Amino acid sequence: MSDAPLDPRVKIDIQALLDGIQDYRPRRRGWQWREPVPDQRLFEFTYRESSRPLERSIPLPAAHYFDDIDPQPECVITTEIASGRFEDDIRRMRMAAWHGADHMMVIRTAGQSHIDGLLEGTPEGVGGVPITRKQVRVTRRALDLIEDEVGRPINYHSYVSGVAGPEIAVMFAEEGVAGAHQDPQYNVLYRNINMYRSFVDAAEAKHVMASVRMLQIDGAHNANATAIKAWKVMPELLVQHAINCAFSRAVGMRSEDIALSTVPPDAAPAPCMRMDIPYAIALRDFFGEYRMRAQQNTRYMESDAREATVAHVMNVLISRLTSADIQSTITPDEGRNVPWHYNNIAAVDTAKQSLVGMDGLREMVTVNREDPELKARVRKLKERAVLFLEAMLAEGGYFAGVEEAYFVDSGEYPETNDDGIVRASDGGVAEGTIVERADDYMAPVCHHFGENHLPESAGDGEGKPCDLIGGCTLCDIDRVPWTDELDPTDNVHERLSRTAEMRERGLIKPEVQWAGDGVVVVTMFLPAGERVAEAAALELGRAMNLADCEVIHKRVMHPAEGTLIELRGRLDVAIDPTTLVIPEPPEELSDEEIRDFVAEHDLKVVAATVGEDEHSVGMREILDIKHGGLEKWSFDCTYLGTSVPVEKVLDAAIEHAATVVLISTIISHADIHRENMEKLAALAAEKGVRDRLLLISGGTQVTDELARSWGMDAGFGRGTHGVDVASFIVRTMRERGM
Ligand code: Z98
Repeated sequence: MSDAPLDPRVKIDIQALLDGIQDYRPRRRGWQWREPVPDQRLFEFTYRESSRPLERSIPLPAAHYFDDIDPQPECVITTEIASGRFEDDIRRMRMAAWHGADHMMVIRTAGQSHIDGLLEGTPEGVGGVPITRKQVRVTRRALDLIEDEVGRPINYHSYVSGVAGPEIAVMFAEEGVAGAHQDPQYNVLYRNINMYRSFVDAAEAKHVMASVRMLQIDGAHNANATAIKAWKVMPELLVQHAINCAFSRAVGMRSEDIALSTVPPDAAPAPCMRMDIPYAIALRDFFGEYRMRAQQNTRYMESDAREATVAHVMNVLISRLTSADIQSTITPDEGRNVPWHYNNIAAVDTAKQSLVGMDGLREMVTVNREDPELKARVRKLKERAVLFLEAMLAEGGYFAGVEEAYFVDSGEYPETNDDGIVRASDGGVAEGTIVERADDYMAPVCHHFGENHLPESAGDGEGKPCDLIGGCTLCDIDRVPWTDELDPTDNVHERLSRTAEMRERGLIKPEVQWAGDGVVVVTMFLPAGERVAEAAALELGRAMNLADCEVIHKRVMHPAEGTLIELRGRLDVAIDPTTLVIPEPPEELSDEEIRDFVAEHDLKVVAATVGEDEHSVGMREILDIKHGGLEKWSFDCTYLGTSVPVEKVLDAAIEHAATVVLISTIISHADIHRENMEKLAALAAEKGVRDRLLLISGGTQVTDELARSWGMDAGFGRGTHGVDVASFIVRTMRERGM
């Protein structure tokens, strides 16, 4: 079954993705890394740590200064998506892919860890989507189209945790999910699932994941995110990584399919780099054979996107100075829990920008491993981790350690604050559910962990365990029974029907995460202290006709002088694009094209503010190289100053053999701007030079239409840039054969 390719000018069709979904099959299984390109040349630059470029993408904003290149770092970039509706997640994935994400990490809805089987259908979630076969399959189908559109494989990722972990692992393997978090310690510590059950489930799940080369990410970062003092848990983080790595290897996972989830634990105002770099080094010393999944720190982030972005950049610096195979981004505003479309994209752009900007940094800037303080700290962290493991062993092992509150203690081991998480080995969800295997136990399915009395897999001429039952779903996905929607009221068709009119008529409503949600954010500075400003902002929101107003961010500028507020609200207005009058965008020529034309024609410009008008700023903006004015393309500009009589402007143009005359006319009372324009045109005609001159006027009250009606060749109003004028000059001269 192959789908029509996406058209970049057209929205992805969710309905088409749902049609015939029961017959869709994943293209492949397993994880895909980027294709590194050593010493890649792009524009005038050579990149040391880059990968094959995308066929379609949206480059960084500054790229237009650099021939629109969009260098892709060598490491995979993650975006974490959590809207609650997969049909909207898919649209966000497409946007993220265009910005450079190739790892789509889809957060599950709260509580799915405690559901003891697979969910079916396409229900709506809170803070994430309910992960179901149908949702996974439609998403994978969309990603197959999106990866063709951008020209790079995309990894789909979710979570193999909770009491249905093995079932989910099997479903993921069947459906081509490329990566998953799997760490039994996560179940034990954060979901209070019985510890023995968690490890038995993990053995089963990891074995299935290994069979399709799914990339595994562990859960150590959660200690980081949960600890009261994240800078104290570094030895424990090393221990958690060690436990999951050793267990995964014992089950049969390859080291190259195991990624350590590592977050620089600290954030400024702590002297975070001095604390986090030794940790990053100790980690890589211990676990050099594994992949590093570097995650951005959000432990200390609240609602300030600026602060989160700076922390993220510092985190990426650590990745560049040490190593990272995956650079993961959360939205830069996790603290306010609004992972919206554009915040996902902002985080992906931050990662891409930082990684590309720090390309090859290690060749010039290296961590001084001989620094005595660094050396001592790295050694201390390692020693403390080893002590932690030894003590746990003496206690009776991991399970005894958990019972004794070893984990997520806010003291740096061996110091302890006795505030670690305690779980009882005979307690927790699904306690007592492990059934001992009978001597004649037999499991005729492939990749089942443990002794099933059958050969593991088909070797040359060897049979498979599932031969006995004529094949299993891991070998033949057609054997998976298809279950469609179970709940008639909570499913994607129901949700799509509510927005059908918007789609059919192409109506436009503001949106942050769900089609038609109507949410907008208003940024305002209010000259008042925090509490008053917040109350005033809510009132202003109501005055703007916004519903459900909420202050989502505030930052005091000064206790009395003012507060910056970000106000979220809902605007129930839809715009019909057919009613819009959209002016044709002025055609902007490339720098090169303008420069070549100017040089060829030796173009000269005479400029002045005319009449009795002392305004000069606008004209200088259009002329000066500093402001991207005409000088930038080497126009030879003569600026005559302010309050210049129109006659003098024309004489100067003739004297300098100029082709272009620019007059600025800001003052417009008594129609003085009109008079000056008409006078200039009449004088030029009188002196017989009108045909070889381009007469251009500018000013806040000037429009192109008016200026032309008063004898000018063009008029430029508010918001004009040098490039608009330059492009007009080149285009018009070409048209007129001047
Ligand atoms: C990240 N921001 O890693 P539920 N297992 C592990 C996890 O870390 C998580 C889950 C399971 C983080 C993503 N992590 C959050 C090891 C979640 C999820 O039960 O679906 O919430 O489990 O980038």
